[in-house]
Amino acid sequence: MEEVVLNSSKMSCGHCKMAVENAAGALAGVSSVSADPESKRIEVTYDENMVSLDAIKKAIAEAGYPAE
Ligand SMILES: [Cu+2]
Repeated sequence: MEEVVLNSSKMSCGHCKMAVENAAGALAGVSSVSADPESKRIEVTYDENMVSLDAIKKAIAEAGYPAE
């Protein structure tokens, strides 16, 4: 398992939190996502054999929250 912290300054409320968590959480191989609109942090735990970090970033970006 890999653990990564992304930052997305676009998150501002609970809706953003849910959108990010649902987008990343829908990917096979992502075991947990915790988004915090206040700190702008997105903590993701994933299986690097099943899903790439790029795919996770892409899913989050497609939900409207580009993340670094
Ligand atoms: Cu929001």
